[in-house]
Amino acid sequence: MRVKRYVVNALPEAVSLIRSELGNDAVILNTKEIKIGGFMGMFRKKKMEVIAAIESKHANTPAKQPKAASKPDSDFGQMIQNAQRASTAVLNPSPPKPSAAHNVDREQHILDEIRNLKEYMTKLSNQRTDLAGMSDEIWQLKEHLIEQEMAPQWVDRLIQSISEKQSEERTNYSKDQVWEHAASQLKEWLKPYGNSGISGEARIVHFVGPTGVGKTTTIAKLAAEQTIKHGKKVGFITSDTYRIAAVDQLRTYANILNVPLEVVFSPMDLPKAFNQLAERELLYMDTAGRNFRSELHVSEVNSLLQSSEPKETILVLSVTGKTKDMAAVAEHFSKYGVKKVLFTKLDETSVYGAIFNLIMDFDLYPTYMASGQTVPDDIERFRAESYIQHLLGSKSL
Ligand SMILES: Nc1nc2c(ncn2[C@@H]2O[C@H](COP(=O)(O)OP(=O)(O)OP(=O)(O)O)[C@@H](O)[C@H]2O)c(=O)[nH]1
Ligand SMILES: [Mg+2]
Repeated sequence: MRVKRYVVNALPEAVSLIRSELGNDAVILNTKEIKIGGFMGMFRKKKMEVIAAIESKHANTPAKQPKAASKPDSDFGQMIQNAQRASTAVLNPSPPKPSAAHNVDREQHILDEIRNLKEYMTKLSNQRTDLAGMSDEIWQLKEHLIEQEMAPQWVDRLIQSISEKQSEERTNYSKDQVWEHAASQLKEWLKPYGNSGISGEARIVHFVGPTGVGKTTTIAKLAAEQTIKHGKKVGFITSDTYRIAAVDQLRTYANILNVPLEVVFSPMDLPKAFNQLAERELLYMDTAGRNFRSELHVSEVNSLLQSSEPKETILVLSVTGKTKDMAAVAEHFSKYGVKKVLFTKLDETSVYGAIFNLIMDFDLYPTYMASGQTVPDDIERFRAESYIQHLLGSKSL
C-alpha cells in the first residue's frame, strides 16, 4: 500500500491531485481541517489535510486521461466508496484460502500501514497541543529567563510545567498568573537548599574562590555580624601571603573589630595558629584567590581542610563573573567536597540566572548574598523568595 498526505485549500483540489498521482483506485482514508504557518499562533492559514492510499498493485498507474465529464465531487464519491470497500475488507476479512496465503500478508501489511498512519496523526495533533499551550505570556517568561541566563534545560522544564498546568486547567494564564506559577515552581525546586546558612556547629569557616570575588571583605562583614550582634569571640587566620597588601587588608579589619589574626605561610604553620587562637569560638580563614586550576593551590586547600575540628568551607563567587567560568570553578571545588556557596556583587548585575544554575547543577547550598562594599551592612542570608524576586523581576510575587 502506498499512502500519501496532501495539504490543500479545499477537498476538490486534493481529489484531482490524488487521481492524477495515485490513480482512480485510490482511497481517501482521512480528511481534516488544519492550520499552518503563522507567527506565535497568529495569522495561521486554514488548510485541509487529506490522507489517500492506493494498493501497491495500483500504485504508480495514475489515470492518464481524466474523463472530461467526471467532476471532482463524483470522483470523491468514488474514492469514498473505494475507502469503504477497503475498510470493510480490513475489518471483516474473509477467511483466507490456503491458496491465497499472500492475502494474509497483504492484509497484515495494510493493518500495519494504518497503525503507522494513526500514530503519525496522533503525533501531529500532540505537536499542535504543545504549541497551543505556549501563549504569548509564557513566551515572555521564556524570553525573560533566557535574558537572565538561566540554563536552557531549566528554562524548558519551567516553561513545560507552566504550559501543562495551563492546559490541564483549560485556561489562558494572565502574565501575573504565569509569573506566579514560575515563582512557586522555582520555590519548590529551591526548597531543599533554603535556610542552609553557615553551620552553627562549625568552629572553622574556610573561604575559597577566585581572585577578587570579595572573600576578605565578606569575612569582615560576617565577623562584624558575629562579634557585634552575637557577641561571639572570633579569630582570623590568613594564608594569603602572596600579595603584600593582602595581610594588611585583613589586619585592618582585625584591628577595627578587635579580632586576633594569625598568618600562616604553609599548612605546617596551622597547628601553631590554632593553638594561639584556642580561646576563640569561631575562626574565619582567608585564602589567597588564585588560579583554581593550579594543582599547588588545590593541594594547599586540601591540606587546610585536614583539621579534625568541625569546619565548613564556603566557595565565594561573584555574580559579575561569566556564567561558564563560574560553573567551571563550582565544578572544580565541588569535586573536593565543597557544598556551600556565597554569592557577592549582586549590586553590580541585573542578571541572576547563574545562581540558580549553580545551586541546582552542582548541588551547592547557598549561604549569603553580598550586595555592596560596605562592611558590615552589605550582606544578608540567602532567601529563596528574595532571590526569585530578583530573578523574575518585579512581576514575581
Ligand atoms: N560591588 C561590590 N563590591 C564588592 C562586594 N564584595 C567585595 N567587593 C569589592 O571587591 C573588591 C575585592 O574584594 P576582596 O575582598 O579583596 O576580594 P578577595 O576575594 O579577597 O580578593 P583576593 O584576595 O585578591 O583573591 C574590593 O574592592 C571589595 O570592596 C560586593 O558585594 N559588591
Ligand atoms: Mg582577599
